Amino acid sequence: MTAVPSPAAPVVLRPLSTNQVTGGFWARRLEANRAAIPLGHERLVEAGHIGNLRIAAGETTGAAQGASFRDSDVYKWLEAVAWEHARRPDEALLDHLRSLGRTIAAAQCDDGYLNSAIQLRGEERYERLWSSHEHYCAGHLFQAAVAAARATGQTHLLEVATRLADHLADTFGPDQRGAESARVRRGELDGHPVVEMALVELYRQTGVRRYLDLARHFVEARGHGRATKPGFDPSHYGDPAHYSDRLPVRETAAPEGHAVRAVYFAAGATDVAIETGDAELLAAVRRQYDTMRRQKQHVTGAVGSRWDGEAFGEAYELPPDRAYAETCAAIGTMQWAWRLLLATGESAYADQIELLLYNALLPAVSLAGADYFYVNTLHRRTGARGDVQRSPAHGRRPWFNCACCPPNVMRTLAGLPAYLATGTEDGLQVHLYARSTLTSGGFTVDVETEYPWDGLVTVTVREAPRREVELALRVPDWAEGATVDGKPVAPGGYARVRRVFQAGERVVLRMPMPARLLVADDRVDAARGCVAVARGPLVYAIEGPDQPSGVVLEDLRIDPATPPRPEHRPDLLDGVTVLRAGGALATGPAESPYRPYGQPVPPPRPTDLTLIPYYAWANRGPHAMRVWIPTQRNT
Ligand code: FUB
Ligand code: ZN
Repeated sequence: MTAVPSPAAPVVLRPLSTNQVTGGFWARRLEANRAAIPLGHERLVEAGHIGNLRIAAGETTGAAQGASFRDSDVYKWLEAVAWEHARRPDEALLDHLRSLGRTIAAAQCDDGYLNSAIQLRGEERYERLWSSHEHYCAGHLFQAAVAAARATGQTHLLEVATRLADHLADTFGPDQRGAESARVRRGELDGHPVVEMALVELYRQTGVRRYLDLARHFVEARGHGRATKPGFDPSHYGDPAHYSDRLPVRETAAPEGHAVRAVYFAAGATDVAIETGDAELLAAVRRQYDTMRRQKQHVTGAVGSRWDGEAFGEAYELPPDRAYAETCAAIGTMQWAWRLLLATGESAYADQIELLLYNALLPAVSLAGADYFYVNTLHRRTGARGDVQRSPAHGRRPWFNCACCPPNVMRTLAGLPAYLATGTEDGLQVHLYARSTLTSGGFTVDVETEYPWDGLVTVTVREAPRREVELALRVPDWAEGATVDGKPVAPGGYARVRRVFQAGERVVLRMPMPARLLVADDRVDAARGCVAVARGPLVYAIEGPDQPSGVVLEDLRIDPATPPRPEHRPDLLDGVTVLRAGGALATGPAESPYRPYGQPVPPPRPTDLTLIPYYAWANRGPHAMRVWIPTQRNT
């Protein structure tokens, strides 16, 4: 389980290692992910990622392949292996942990340094830390090692991790700041954060305080241009914002620059705030999150608006067709929201996790589980041609030259049960609804539900302490009209049932799930005149194959006055609830994309539209798709 605050940390909620998905929607998705994990290994071998480490370990010979952040993809994959073993133990998974663990240990230098590509190329260490990802790779190793220790009790990877962390603390630690070493001054901070949250996790796992101190130092030192490429570079590489390095974290109003870097960094700063009890830092990252949510988030929860620099845009710069919405950025935002949820206990962060999970992470992986989007567009035009490898116009792919996203999906889905519920001394808080068994202390409940298709959730107590405890059920912000045991409960909070529970007792949450039409703020220019459709936790989309034959997707208009009707289709896309909506087909070829304002358009022909959950698009080949759908209009 990822992000487990230390016992002394002043958090409101505590993660649980015992959550289990027992069936339904998420069981299928998690099994597909499990089946993809061995394929991940094959792809890491084929692309040379594992080869780099094996060469550095002296197990084989050859030259380093690819960028110097490739080790991180192996570590993310190992983290997936560890969480998957925790979900359902398997000797084959343990074998991977053991044998790759041996390779990684052998690749490590005597003084603890580890980066296979830098070692094999004989590059000077930390000479180009703005781009080399040496700390980033270390961070992913720490996360994998902590996962392996928590999931299997094995500590061989943790030993490699602590040797590397000690080396980092000796070289970059706060006590080294005055060191007159040119290398330390120039290469003080990694261009790509992640080591911050990983060091905090390593501290939590080992109790070694200097890892937390180093994380805090990395968090506080950023924002003064020290992570930025030195010298003049007119591209985003010369821009401190790209590295979250323009302003100190306490003065940053909203995440900016490279989206993955920004959200990983904010998640790390949140961890530091949690472990050091720094209320001011916590308030700063909460402000950032809030501004991001209000101004920089796509309707799916995804973040990242620019291909150039894989970056956040300005406030309200959220183009559906050019959305970058990198899969890793969705995962990093989930990690950040999770930490804020633990710190505050506020349901808004769990709402965010749910939004991101269903609509920003899940769309990135095929239903079969082994193909991925790197970029998650919200609009694929008819006949779109994929240019660069990561273009979503190609459809999902098994792997990428820059392969950060696939193993990130694998580790997040393998670790997903942790996100379902948390515990406190006197109760259990259910954040995500899935068929599951959840245990906090001596309080165990079984959750039965057809979520996300149906809003009925039945919680049956299996075992309860002989004292008053509280069962808190999240009522999502969209769940108007929800009831618990027949009594109305307000959306956007937790319904709290407190009593001495008896085994066999039930608590029933009902959440009506009518389709909802959403409009964007007018400042989101590219979505003006359109609606997005949501139902329950899911954002919907129209995709070519579901529309009347011969219809060109761009010609479809939705009638906002006719409420879309749900229809469950067990036969379609692994079983989905589709929405049937009324609408019209714009007719007549346009002579020009522009016409005088007020000039009537040819009368549209009525037609029906079918919407599918956005996460399920592109599973029948790459077709035209859009989330934001133009509404019927006459001018
Ligand atoms: O730099 C490592 C990873 O590659 C980033 O997180 C992604 O955005 C991609 O650039
Ligand atoms: Zn990625």
